[in-house]
Amino acid sequence: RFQLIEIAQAIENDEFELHFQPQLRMADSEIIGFEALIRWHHPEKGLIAPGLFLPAVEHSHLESALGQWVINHALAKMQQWQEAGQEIPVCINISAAHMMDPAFVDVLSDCLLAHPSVNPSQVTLEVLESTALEDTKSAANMLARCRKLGVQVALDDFGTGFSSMTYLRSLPVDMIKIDQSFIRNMLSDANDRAIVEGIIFMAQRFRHRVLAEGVETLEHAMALKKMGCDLIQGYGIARPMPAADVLSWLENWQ
Ligand code: G
Ligand code: G
Ligand code: MN
Ligand code: NA
Repeated sequence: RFQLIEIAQAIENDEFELHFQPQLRMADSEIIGFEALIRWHHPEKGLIAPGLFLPAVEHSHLESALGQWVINHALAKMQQWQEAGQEIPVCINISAAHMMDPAFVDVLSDCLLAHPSVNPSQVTLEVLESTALEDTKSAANMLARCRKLGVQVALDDFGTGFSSMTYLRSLPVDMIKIDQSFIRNMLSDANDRAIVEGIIFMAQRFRHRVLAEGVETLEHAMALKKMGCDLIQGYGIARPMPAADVLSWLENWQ
């Protein structure tokens, strides 16, 4: 378990990096974007997954600072790719507490202004269902202000929270990401399959885009396509990769 002081130093020393995992639209085999996923390049311990350090940051004074580091770096990468002639949409994970920080929208707006070649419509904020959104009126208001800046919003890990239906009903979002825990066994588990079908049906009725996470096999992809979910992400397409690999990976894909 890491101490906050170590994480503060790591931000200072620029030890974090973003990896990027592609998202596929099956209908035309187009890569529609990448999800940015944070890693810590620890000088002694090597590459550390977010599950090992994000819990320490949660509810601390560093939550917004690290979240802001992620937004800055994701937009900086998008700007580099744009200048190399590639417009690549990026999904950025935002913790609910960070998003509900009163300064969030202004800081996001400044960050977009600081990266003028990035089209805000190519930026998606992924928010987790979480207790920080329980005041759905404030959360809806916050998301609406973000969307006014031109960015899109996705509900991440949909179905795993306690209030999925309330969020679906109350929050202005563009996309729903079906949590990988429902995808994993959906071919053998009729209950999981029913949940996946139900989420897809609801997303369509709400006119939200719907993306399945954790797609590892062709069988999963084909079943999802049949159910009406055309957007997928998972090891079956590619694992998250360093930013430096993204352009060459895309070239090989096309
Ligand atoms: O990349 P990996 O599968 O190890 O990610 C594990 C978890 O960490 C996921 O639930 C993901 O949403 C979360 N995560 C990854 N990167 C970020 C980030 O930049 N910000 C936040 N808030 N969460 C992240
Ligand atoms: O909570 P979130 O959806 O942001 O988490 C994404 C996490 O899931 C990342 O840590 C990523 O590495 C992981 N992941 C992405 N695709 C797959 C997959 O196909 N299988 C498994 N087991 N994990 C995946
Ligand atoms: Mn995510
Ligand atoms: Na997710």
